[in-house]
Amino acid sequence: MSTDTDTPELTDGFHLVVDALKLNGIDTLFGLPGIPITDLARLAQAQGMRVISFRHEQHAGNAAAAAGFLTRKPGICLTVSAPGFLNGLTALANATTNCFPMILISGSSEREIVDLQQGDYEEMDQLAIAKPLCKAAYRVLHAQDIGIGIARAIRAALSGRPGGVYLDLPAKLFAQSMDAEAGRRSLVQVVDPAPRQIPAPDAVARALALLRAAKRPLILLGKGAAYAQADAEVRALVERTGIPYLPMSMAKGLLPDNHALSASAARSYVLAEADVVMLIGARLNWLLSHGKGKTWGAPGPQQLSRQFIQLDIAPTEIDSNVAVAAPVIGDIGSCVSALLAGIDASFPKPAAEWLGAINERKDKNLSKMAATLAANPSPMNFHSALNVVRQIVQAHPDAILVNEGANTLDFTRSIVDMYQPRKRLDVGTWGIMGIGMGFAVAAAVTTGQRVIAIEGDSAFGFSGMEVETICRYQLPVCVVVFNNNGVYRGTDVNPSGGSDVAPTAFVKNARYELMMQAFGGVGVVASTPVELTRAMNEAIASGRPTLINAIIDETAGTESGRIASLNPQSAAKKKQPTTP
Ligand SMILES: Cc1ncc(C[n+]2csc(CCOP(=O)(O)OP(=O)(O)O)c2C)c(N)n1
Ligand SMILES: [Mg+2]
Repeated sequence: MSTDTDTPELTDGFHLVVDALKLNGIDTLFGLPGIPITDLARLAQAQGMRVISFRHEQHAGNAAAAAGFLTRKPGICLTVSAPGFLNGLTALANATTNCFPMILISGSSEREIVDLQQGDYEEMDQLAIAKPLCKAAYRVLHAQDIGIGIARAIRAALSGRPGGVYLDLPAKLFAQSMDAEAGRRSLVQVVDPAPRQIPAPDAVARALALLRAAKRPLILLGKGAAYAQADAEVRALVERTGIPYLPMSMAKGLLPDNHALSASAARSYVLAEADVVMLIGARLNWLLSHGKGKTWGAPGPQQLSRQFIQLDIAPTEIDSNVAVAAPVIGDIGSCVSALLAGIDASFPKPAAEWLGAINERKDKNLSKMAATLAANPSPMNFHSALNVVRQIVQAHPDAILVNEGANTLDFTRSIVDMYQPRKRLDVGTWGIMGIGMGFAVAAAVTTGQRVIAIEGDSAFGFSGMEVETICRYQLPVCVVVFNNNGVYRGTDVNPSGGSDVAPTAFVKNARYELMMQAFGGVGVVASTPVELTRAMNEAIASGRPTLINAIIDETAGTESGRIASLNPQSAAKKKQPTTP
């Protein structure tokens, strides 16, 4: 403490940013240092924040987004100006699309020079570029506004439908000094940043009436329901009504996947046949075929008479693709609680024929799958390798599963059951590759649990350098690379006969395990289910950073995995006349 009473105590932009974040319970920064935010990262660490430094900003941004989803606090990504900012922007846009709360804080160059386009170091009008890609974007020019700027960013990220927020902090701001006491008073502790939004009683009554009259009801759980952390209420709603449910991929585990009311193993049947569908924090986007088309049954009276109930925090989500008969607008926890209040023992259970028909299909499909999983082909295929992962996750339900790829994604989603909420992090709404290591780091850092990342070899490549980050922070991450020598499979050949390999093919038999060894982690090759089991068990027992290069039959995958229908094919090629 200073004894010199003549000199007023001063603070500056660096301190105010760190103080404002800490005041709001933010204890971790994901970022990549450089001008002008290097000292900000140092100060944050000095002041007791966890600062996780990455090798590329996109992965720091993805980590922030996943941290936001897991904790319901905005994850913070800190980047330098222009190129660092742009590298972080993909993650910000992806977070917004996924409705994950995050704040991208970027340093930026001098406004006076940037706005006159006089060629500053890393010149870019970052605020304008960020704006259309996120939920809100702000810039702070004066140290005394840092508190308000951060408060606005936090509230924008968390309230209503969560999303990404951009906060622009020009280099000059950090060195601005002001009276420390005035600085302290300028900070804002955000009160109730994600206020509950209670649904209107008449909307709840309308939904309950529809549900009551349903003959073949179905509940669809989206990642919004997982994010809401209303796990007990969601489970009670399913169990009290006895309505079968389907989880979207990141809602898996909200109820355990082996729950009697899970209709996952009869997905196509229930989507085609349900007469009343209740969406809980799930959007009727491409992942649900926009609520129409053949996924939803043969065109005809049944499709036309199907009715939707939709629980969502965003009123504009309603009627996005098809008419919604009963919108219930509010936060998922409040909406589900309000419905539960109107459901007592007299609430009609779904018809036995409906449940029986679902169970019949479930049993058939599950025994078919069991037979496929039990096969032990050489080389391993997706099924035999994932049978191992399935058993390991069952034995370690606390572990967080990160998953990306095409076939690697689709097969993992359907084969590996989840047992607890928010344990599955994946490519989300965009089907984006590159989330793997960023999500894995965030999962390990924010939860302290073991992390298993099931990665296509192409998918892994997008963030592979972050294995150094995993080793540097000694995170308990076990990466399993499903190595089939390429995108979708490794067998494509160059149609021209030239010496370049096909665009989807990689170096054959690549030694991904050496990447982890290079930084002191454990790298193992697994060619059989027995080897894979041993390596994964060792990784989980030791908690050491591990990369398992799982050798998968390079012919086993299919083009685009399960979304081949979205892949345009050359019409010219198709129309080529056949030689008589
Ligand atoms: C950022 C981004 N770039 C490209 C794609 C297109 N894409 C979809 S899946 C995929 C990789 C699939 O290969 P792999 O990860 O090896 O999975 P596999 O099917 O071989 O198991 C690519 C490149 C994407 N989804 N996202
Ligand atoms: Mg592959």
